[in-house]
Amino acid sequence: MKTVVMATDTPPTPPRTPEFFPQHDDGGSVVLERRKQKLQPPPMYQVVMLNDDYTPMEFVVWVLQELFGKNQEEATRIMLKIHLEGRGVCGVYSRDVAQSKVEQILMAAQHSGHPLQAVSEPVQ
Ligand code: TYC
Repeated sequence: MKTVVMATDTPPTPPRTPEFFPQHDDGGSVVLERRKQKLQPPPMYQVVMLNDDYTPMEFVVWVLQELFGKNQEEATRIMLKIHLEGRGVCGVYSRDVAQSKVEQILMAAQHSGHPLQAVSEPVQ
C-alpha cells in the first residue's frame, strides 16, 4: 500500500548518516570508525572594486558610504587604496549578498555614466 502524505503533515525526517560505520579490518573482524564531520561553513565572498581613469573619486567614496556603510574617513581610505593599487575590498558577505552588491555598484555606475567595475570573489 502507498503511504499518503498530506501537504499539511510535517515531512518525514531524512535518515541521519550514522556517526559510526562498520569497517572490516584485514583480520576479518569488524571495527567501528568515526566518520569525519563533513559540514563546512559556507564560503564567504569579498566585493572588490577596480580602479579606472575616469570614475570621479567622490563617486567611489559615495558608493562605499551608501552601499557598504563606510564612514567618510574609511570610504576615502579604501578609495585611495583602489586608486593606488588597482583594486580594493569593499566588504565580505555570503555569495548571494556579495553578487547583489556588485550588481548595485554596476547599476549606480551605469546610471551616473561612470565605467566603475566591481567583482565578487571567494575569500582565500
Ligand atoms: N582613479 C580614479 C580617478 O583618478 C578614482 C577611482 C578610484 C576610480 C577607485 C575607481 O574604484 C575606483 N578619478
